Amino acid sequence: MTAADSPTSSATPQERADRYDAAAIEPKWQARWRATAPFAVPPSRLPAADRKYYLLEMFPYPSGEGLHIGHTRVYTIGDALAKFQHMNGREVMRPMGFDAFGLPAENAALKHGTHPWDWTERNMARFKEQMEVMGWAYDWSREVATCTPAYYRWTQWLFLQFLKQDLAYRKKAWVNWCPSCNTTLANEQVVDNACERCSTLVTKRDLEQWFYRITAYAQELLDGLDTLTHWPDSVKSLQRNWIGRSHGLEAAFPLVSRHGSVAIFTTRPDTLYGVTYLVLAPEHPLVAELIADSPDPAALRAFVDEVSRQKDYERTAEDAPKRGMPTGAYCKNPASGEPVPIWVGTYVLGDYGTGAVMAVPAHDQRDYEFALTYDLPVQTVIIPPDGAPAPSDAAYTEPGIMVASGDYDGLPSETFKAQIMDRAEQEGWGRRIVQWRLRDWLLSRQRYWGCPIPVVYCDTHGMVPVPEDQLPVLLPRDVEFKPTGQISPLATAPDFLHTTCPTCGGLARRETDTMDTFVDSSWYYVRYCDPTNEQALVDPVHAAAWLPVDCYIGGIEHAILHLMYFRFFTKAMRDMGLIPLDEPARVLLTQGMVIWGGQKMSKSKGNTVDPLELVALFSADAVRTFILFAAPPDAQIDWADHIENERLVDGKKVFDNKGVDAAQKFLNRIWRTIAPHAELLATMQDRLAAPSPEFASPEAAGAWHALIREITLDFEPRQHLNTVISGLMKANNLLGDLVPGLPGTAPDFATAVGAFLRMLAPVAPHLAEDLWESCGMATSIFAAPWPAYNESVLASRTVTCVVQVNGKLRDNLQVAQDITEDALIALAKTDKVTASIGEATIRKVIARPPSLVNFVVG
Ligand code: ANZ
Repeated sequence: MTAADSPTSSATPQERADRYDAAAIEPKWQARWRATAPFAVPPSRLPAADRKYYLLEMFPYPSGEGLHIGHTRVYTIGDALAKFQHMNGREVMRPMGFDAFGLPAENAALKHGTHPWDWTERNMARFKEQMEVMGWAYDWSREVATCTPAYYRWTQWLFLQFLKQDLAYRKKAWVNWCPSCNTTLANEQVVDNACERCSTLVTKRDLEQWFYRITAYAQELLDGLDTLTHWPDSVKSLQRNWIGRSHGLEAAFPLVSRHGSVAIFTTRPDTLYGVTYLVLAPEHPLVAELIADSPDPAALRAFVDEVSRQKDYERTAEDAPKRGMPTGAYCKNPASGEPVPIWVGTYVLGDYGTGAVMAVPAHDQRDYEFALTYDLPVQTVIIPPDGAPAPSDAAYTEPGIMVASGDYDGLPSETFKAQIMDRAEQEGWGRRIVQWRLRDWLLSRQRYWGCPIPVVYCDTHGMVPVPEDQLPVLLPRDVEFKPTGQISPLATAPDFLHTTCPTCGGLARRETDTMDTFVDSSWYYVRYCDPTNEQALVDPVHAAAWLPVDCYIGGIEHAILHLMYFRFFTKAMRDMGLIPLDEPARVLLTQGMVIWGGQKMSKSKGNTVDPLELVALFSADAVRTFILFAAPPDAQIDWADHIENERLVDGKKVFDNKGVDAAQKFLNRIWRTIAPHAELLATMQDRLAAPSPEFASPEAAGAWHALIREITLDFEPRQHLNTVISGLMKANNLLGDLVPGLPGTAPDFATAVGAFLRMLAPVAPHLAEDLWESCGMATSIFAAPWPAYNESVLASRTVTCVVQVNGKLRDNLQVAQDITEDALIALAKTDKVTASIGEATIRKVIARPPSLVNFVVG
């Protein structure tokens, strides 16, 4: 789709002169900011402890498509907040860089016949240009790109520290494997169970892989969430569930006619007497043993193969069909002694708990559905406590009173739960355990465009870490990165592969897997504090001065993966003595998505909007103003709500962007209010830059200080940038009210313009700078202080109160802003009002202090 608005097409010359000429003015300021870098905080600078403000937005992946509207939103929010903090006297560090390793670079390079490095470099350059066009003030002196040796040297160095701390290890793991390309695949490359490249069905393979031991911090990652008082609850609850701490019982069910037992994990030992079958995950080691003796070995084997190809989330989705097959084998319920048939089922995961479930269809919904499908018995053991009937068509999952549970009948289920766990521990068939859902982080990728893992393998010494003084292990450029049948493309580069052992000097082989790109982004926030340091990842002095991040901004889609890794790395780096903090970011702002007609925007659906095209049609300031105004930062914006006149032109869908258009009109109105008076204003520069604006008119003082207060609080702590814009709209109307009195009201007008432009600057920086300059101000508006509001002016402020009788206006009053309801009603009975009421009785008084009183009479 293309936007059809053309603000210049129908404008007359006069209208053009009246309008803010963004096409000329915006590039002028961008060049100026580039030359003077008003927001740079050079890497050598240490901030004053009480003034530092580290604002970080999640850095982009430099895709081939350039900036999209989601970037536009997150970075505009960040820009406005950073500029606000800067004008409030903080030393704001707001760095930017690129999350530049990753699969799309390889795929795009294959498609276009370029090299991932060239493709990525080109995209990064383009991103930077586009970011400048948006007027975003980044401190490029601190730029990092994760694909540069200067950066990934430290990603590798950290890996070695993790290895030393036993936080990195290698073990066999099941990974996706494409039998046709003869290579492993990332989960993202598996589409509908098939290889995205050749559509061959993907299988699983057991391969040696590297892991980060995030589970070592499970408890701390969970507890730390309670300290994050300025993180959204939604993110914290997603993380809590992901970490997933459960208390329960691990119990052994002895096998019948075989040696050994099956261990299960249950959070509901109170349901033990209701177990009617047991389900093994297809990956459970016992399954392979049981297949041969099962009633139909071929069918069971085929079933197991098919299920193990499915993804966990597909298998366990609530609405996924619960399928299974009997193995023919039995075990024994350790509590009741009853025989229990053993099944294999799709809904049991191989890597959670013990990979086996005691099934209680009467009290677990998944088991219930499975039992219904396969006609397995349902045995109720808990009934509702108040004698209410249990549901007849679903599992009863609440606590209650025990029934059909041997000697325990009549006990409350919670009491029984404790008793049966005690008994299990005494009799030795079970123990209380804590189970975590969190798994260690598999970081090996059999891909080219990533950070090489800095270890070698020697026949004599096994795995040997690359010595720190030999870092970085460079990613070689000339590599056939197309999948060729080797596991990792780097294995096809002999110069890379063959090396010597750091221990014995003998022949050795390099690790040819690269790291998951999430590793790169787990620690970048630390590097920004000291980006050019060649001796250390970070100088502790710089780390202590800048960390933690004061405000971190990014999409809610990162709630789990990135934000969990980011917290994990923080704790691990703290324990290595690198940084002095427990949590990486004080405030987390998760911005809402920009969608279209309720759907995610995507190139393939053709429902994207190009921010640069919008800038060309309107202005960067208009796009910024619109995107901040359309919704509070954390809410969704549906672009479809802000367009009109959708139509076909030459077979192409086009439309008018009424939302951005309205923002542009607002900016034009500001221009027309102020620009004609620039000469007059230039004679009152002290007033324009006054730290706390002073007005001759008490009314103006009250109104302006109230607005400054609201806008300031909307920036911080509320971060309601949408109401900042409505505040600015009100302010512009107030400015307009002062114009007719000019030149008499000039001093108040100048004071108001000064406060207004400074509050506008974080939102529409080009326009604000230009008007500021045209009023004769010699330095950047960003060097001027944020206008301060005066509480005493506000306290003494009077407002107009409307007095009605039966809803009709009868009088106006000037009253104090903080007047009480009783006082207001007393004051409202003015002569005019009493005359209007006459002999009638007052039936009701509706008072809305301080602005309205309505007497209902009759
Ligand atoms: C019997 C039972 C009866 C269960 C009942 C629940 C309700 P959380 O809280 O998430 O830890 N479970 C155990 N291992 C599993 C696996 N590998 N795959 C799928 N499900 C598994 O959940 C623990 C419960 O999930 C366990 O308690 C077990 O079912 C199931 F009325 O055991 B329960």
